[in-house]
Amino acid sequence: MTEPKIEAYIDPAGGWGSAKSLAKYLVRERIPASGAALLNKQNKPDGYMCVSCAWAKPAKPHLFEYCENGAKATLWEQTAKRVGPDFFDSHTVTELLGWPDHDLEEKGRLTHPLRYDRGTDKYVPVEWAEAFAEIGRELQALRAENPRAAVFYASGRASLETSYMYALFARMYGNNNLPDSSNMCHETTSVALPQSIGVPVGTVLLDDFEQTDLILFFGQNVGSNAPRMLHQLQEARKRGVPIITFNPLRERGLERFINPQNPIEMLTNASTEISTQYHQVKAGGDLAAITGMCKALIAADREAGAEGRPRILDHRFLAEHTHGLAEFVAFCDAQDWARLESRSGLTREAMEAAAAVYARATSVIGIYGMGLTQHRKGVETVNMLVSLLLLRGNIGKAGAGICPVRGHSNVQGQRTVGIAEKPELVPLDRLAEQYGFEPPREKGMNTVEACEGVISGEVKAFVGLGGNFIRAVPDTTRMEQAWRRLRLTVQVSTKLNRSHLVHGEIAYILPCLGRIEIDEQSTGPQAVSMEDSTACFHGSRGFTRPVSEHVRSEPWIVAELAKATLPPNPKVDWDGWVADYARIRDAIEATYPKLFKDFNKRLFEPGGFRKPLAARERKWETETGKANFIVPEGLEADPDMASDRRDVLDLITIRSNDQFNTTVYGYDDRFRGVEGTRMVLFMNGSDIERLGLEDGGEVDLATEAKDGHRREVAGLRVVKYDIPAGNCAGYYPELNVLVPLWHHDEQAHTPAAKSIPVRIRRPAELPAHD
Ligand SMILES: Nc1nc2c(c(=O)[nH]1)N[C@H]1C(S)=C(S)[C@@H](COP(=O)(O)OP(=O)(O)OC[C@H]3O[C@@H](n4cnc5c(=O)[nH]c(N)nc54)[C@H](O)[C@@H]3O)O[C@H]1N2
Ligand SMILES: Nc1nc2c(c(=O)[nH]1)N[C@H]1C(S)=C(S)[C@@H](COP(=O)(O)OP(=O)(O)OC[C@H]3O[C@@H](n4cnc5c(=O)[nH]c(N)nc54)[C@H](O)[C@@H]3O)O[C@H]1N2
Ligand SMILES: [Mo]
Repeated sequence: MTEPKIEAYIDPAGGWGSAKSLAKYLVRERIPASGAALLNKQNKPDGYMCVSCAWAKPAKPHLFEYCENGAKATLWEQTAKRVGPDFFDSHTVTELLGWPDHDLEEKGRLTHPLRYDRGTDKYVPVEWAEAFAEIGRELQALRAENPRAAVFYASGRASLETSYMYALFARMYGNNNLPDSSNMCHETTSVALPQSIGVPVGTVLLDDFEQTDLILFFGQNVGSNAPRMLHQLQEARKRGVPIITFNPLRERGLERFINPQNPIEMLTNASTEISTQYHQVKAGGDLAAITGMCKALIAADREAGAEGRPRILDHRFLAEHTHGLAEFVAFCDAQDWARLESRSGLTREAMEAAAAVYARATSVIGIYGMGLTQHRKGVETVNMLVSLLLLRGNIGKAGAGICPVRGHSNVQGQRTVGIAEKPELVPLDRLAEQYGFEPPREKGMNTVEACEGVISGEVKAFVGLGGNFIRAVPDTTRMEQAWRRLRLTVQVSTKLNRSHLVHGEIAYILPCLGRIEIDEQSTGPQAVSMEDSTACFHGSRGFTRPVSEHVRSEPWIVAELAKATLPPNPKVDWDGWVADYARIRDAIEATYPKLFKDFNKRLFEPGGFRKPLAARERKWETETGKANFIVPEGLEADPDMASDRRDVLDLITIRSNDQFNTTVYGYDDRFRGVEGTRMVLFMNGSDIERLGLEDGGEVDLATEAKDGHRREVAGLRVVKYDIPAGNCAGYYPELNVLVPLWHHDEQAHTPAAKSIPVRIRRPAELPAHD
């Protein structure tokens, strides 16, 4: 690692910086030129779907329909490096526990199934059959005792086919313990949107971007985390569409962008300004900021009515389609501006300026990411954003709608085909009929509950379909301690990570194919499918040779786990499914006939085929049969924040431009001007001064919580940054140690990773470690 360097980044997002960053990875991962050509297949109708984010894939793709970070994800997966038996023979698990996340994954792809050997403290190669025999025996024994004792986690990458089989396996095992990464991510959306508009996912399609005349952009770092969306934003800006951004940090991708795939822009350095208004709301202040906008609109509408001018609110839509308007108006009227200002961190003028642009626009898209969902009041904030859209009828019309930007490439799809701890989201009766078993009806564990179950000892076995659970969840120290008491841990993975090293008494790593590799089964090479952020389904084919003859496909691994664990059931043809994935798709269609009509026929439809969504047609599948205005309990962003304590700051945990979740590609965050380190703390200049710190100095952080647990991170470098006073920010997963498990959204249980009460100390002030 080179000496860390911190220097403001002045170039736009995209551009030559992006091209340069990519070239570095081609060399480092030892990718031959043919591997780079592979990228031309990325996100194409006849190609493979990117393994990075879930952003929509257009029917008429650009020549290169990938971004810097999507390409990095491909190269990271398609690396020529391998971690095989030799590697594990020369490193004990205890030694590897001392390695940084980056180094573990950087060693390359896993090639052999492995079992932990207590005697040598090493992972040793094992035959597949032997692995399944022991795992099956263990799972059966637990099931006899308590079928709730096993948890089946999924990170959002596995295909619809794998996910459907995995969820069925868990239910036939006897529980709905199917937490997935969305429990840490957009669970807030899955709770809020059904309450407000009766659908669990966003309503916006790519076409809407071509017709919109205003984009509201909340808490999503598009330049790093969904860069392909910059194409839609740039095109909209070129049409003169304003983009109003709400984000505590000034994010480069939300300021200026050069399309690296446009030679003219590249040669002339012609960047597009992305945001026309940039509001640096305080962490968690969106609830107040959006309320302020609603208040301004309601007042302007009343005034227009009194003066006989055209109304601001869409009264016809409101009367025909919504419920709860009167209470909502009363709530907004009752909030005074001084409180809205102090809660949001914005001035009344700023909120009114945003409202004024909104009042003039006829088709508005509201986009959001983790900046809204990972808060104590996340659900209420998303409800509030939908209410703002409803005021002018911006749901269910062209060019308008709500657009949660989903994370993992198939996280939305996993929910669609049954990976859900909530039994009411799954057609259990149909499954019962299709497969002749009695599905469990009791609610399963979500991610936070699974963590609680591990701590309490109720959970005894953990199966992970991808992901890096122990690194992604809150309260790292407590969780790692409790984790070691598990009887069984099984991880289906492509690369080595911390969740393999902190393991149960019996532990297996089962290496699988990545989506980009050719998946050859007895009937020939197989395709899989996923659902993007705009609820369109796409097929995906592999193109490269498998990393090793010992790795297996995810559907095969899930089928073998199920066969080894469950009593035979003539109605579930695990082997037939694995032989031909089209048969899994037929089974999916049989369970969800409306969503997946003619699934196999439509698999490779350009642009994907759409999931029917009632709210798009202005049909409201809510309890009231209308779109609901939902009044929040209050404007307090976070009951855990002692807002009067000036020495307690509100910590936001974010991603760098050089990571995918817990996968750390490198130590640079180009857009934020950080090079060579991730141990930084972005702070406002006035807080640095007030607390007697220095820019570049070292500090330690401790969570402010009175539950008797000590949560500390040492050795962070202070970086003076454009961020509201009272807020600070640093990188996930390094700072997960600081997030208390109970610090989550009140309704959705999404960990509130965007507002953690912390105290900052210079190292000397910390009491000695015990
Ligand atoms: N390259 C890359 N792509 C990714 C990922 C990755 O790690 N790397 N992760 C994938 C996954 S799983 C997900 S969920 C998405 C995550 O993508 P994002 O939703 O962009 O997630 P974060 O990086 O956590 O950043 C959230 C943004 O919200 C802002 N923010 C923080 N607090 C607040 C707040 O209170 N209000 C507002 N308005 N803004 C706030 C932060 O400054 C930051 O810009 O990206 C996906 N795509
Ligand atoms: N503090 C804080 N915590 C957070 C967040 C935050 O913003 N702040 N964000 C949360 C969010 S939004 C999310 S989604 C979670 C992410 O949580 P996870 O989804 O659990 O974590 P990832 O880092 O995406 O998982 C990386 C691992 O997945 C495996 N993998 C990669 N590709 C494949 C594949 O094709 N198949 C299989 N089987 N395995 C594969 C590799 O072994 C790799 O090491 O973290 C959450 N935690
Ligand atoms: Mo996510």
